[in-house]
Amino acid sequence: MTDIFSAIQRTAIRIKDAIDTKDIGYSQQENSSGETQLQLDIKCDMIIQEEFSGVASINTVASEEKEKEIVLNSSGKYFIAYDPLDGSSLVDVNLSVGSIFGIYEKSFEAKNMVASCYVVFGPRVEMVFAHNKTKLHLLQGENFEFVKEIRLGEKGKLNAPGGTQQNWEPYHKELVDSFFAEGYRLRYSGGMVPDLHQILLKGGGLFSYPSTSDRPKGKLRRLFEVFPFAFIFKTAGGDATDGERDLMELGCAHIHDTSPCFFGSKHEIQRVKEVYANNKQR
Ligand code: AFP
Repeated sequence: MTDIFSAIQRTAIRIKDAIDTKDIGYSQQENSSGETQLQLDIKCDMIIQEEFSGVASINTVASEEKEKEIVLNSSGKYFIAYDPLDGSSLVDVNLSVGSIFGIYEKSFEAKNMVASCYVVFGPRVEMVFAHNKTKLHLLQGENFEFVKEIRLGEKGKLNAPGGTQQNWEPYHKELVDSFFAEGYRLRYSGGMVPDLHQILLKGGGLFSYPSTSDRPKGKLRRLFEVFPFAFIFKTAGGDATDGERDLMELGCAHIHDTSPCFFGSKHEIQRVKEVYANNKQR
């Protein structure tokens, strides 16, 4: 795993340089979700594939920017699914963005995930790597230095509700409003990586991206966004659900499958499960 950790560090340094210097205009290509790719999405995807190609322990990679997985080394042990630059549509307004990596053994199934990592590109570059513990690292010069272990409190103070409100179920709106009524504060930038990073580092809260009338299966992708963050939150002492099941118990029939998702401290996730269970019975 150390070779993968080092390769991710190298990609982070190169992606940081690409964000700082490269063209952020649109390309002529679409990704598998039908979104027009930014030049920067393509560049970051290329950087990661290049770096991972040189790591013997990596068997297969799946990128959010590509239709199919790619076998790099059939004798390798690890399968890595990555989103090269999540939230890339925020680069033009200079908000934080991130890269996300889910690391599996044998196949891309949540039950086979062994580690997970994301890098936040903001005023500073930080990396969170979850294996047995969830650890924060800060880029200083050319090296990532360990800062601390991240542990979530039982209950937090932040509320990050995703999706278009007019398309929410009424009970989902009641749930979100109930947290605000208790004094939770709104924190939502539209970038999953910085939004979840904030909840992890400021002691907890809730990030939700529910099923909506326009997206019944949610927006966020299981392999590239949902499973990696579910693993990170659970390793940090929090929890993650789709409203009914533990996110880490979900399957994934196609690499671009999505799911409704909720990540947070234990208290908030318990509330989500109760509200969703009550409304399923109606
Ligand atoms: P982009 O990569 O298109 O900017 O989407 C970002 C994202 O996938 C995720 O990072 C956010 O949490 C989510 O979309 C925001 O979606 P809404 O704008 O619908 O709330």
